[in-house]
Order: sequence, then structure tokens, then C-alpha cells
Amino acid sequence: AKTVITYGTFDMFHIGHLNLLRRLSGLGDRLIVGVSTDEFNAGKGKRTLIPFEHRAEIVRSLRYVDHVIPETNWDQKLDDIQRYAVHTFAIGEDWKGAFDFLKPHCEVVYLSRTDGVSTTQLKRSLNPF
Ligand code: C2G
Repeated sequence: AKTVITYGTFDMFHIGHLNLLRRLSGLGDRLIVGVSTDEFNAGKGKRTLIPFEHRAEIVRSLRYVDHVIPETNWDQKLDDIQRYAVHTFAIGEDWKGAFDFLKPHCEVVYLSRTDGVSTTQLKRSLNPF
């Protein structure tokens, strides 16, 4: 069985997130998603509108996703890859190159993002000024 893993915040879930997860599910037989916790995001200086439990439940409910784990730190990826016998790590190309250190352990794939939609743009459209 070919397991694929990815990580993300998935705040204000939108079509860009869905497009990515749908494509990732096509890369293997099982898709695991690490959803970043509120504490981990705070550490990244990233404010999320939707709490972790809700972001995780939405991702868990998708037909494309088989398993959701919390992403609590930058250093858990290698452990996760070994624990779940991951074949492919994949993420949006905004992270291109950032996870090449995983290449000795699994396939590393950077996929194109969906243009025209992002959580930041959605927030801005709510408060245009
Ligand atoms: N994404 C996309 N198209 C968009 C917006 C996001 O393809 N318009 C992808 C991103 O490239 C990422 C995933 O959706 O692969 C989740 O995006 P974010 O929630 O913004 O995740 P991020 O904050 O980049 O967290 O350790 C890795 C981090 O947890 C990734």
C-alpha cells in the first residue's frame, strides 16, 4: 500500500485546500494529513480563525483523507514518515525545496497551488480596509 502524507493549517477550508488533497489522494492508496495545532501556529506567528479541533474535523471528514494527525512541531515529519511507512511526502510548491531533507526516506513532491484563493485573501475580502 502506498501511503502519502502532507501537512497544513487548513484554516477557513477552501477550494485550494480541497484541490490539493484530492490530487494527493490520487498519488497513493492512503492519505494522512498532519493538521497544525493552534499552539504550533502561534509559534509560527500564524493566527488562525478556526480552532484546531474544527480544522481537523473538517479535514478528517473529507472522502480523500484516511487519517488526520496533529502537527505540533517542525521536527515530527521524519518520525511520522517512519511510523506510518510513508511512500510519498507531498505539499504545495510554496514550500518547494523546504523538505528535500526527507528525500533519503521517501519520495518528496511539490504540487502547484490553486491560484486566486488563499486564507489571507479571504480574510482581506472580509475587511477590505
Ligand atoms: N494550498 C494550495 N492552494 C492554495 C492554498 C493552499 O494548494 N490556494 C496548499 C498549500 O500549498 C499547502 C496546503 O494547501 O500544501 C495547506 O495550506 P496551508 O493551510 O496554508 O498550510 P501551511 O500554512 O503552508 O502549513 O509543515 C508544513 C506546514 O504545516 C504547512
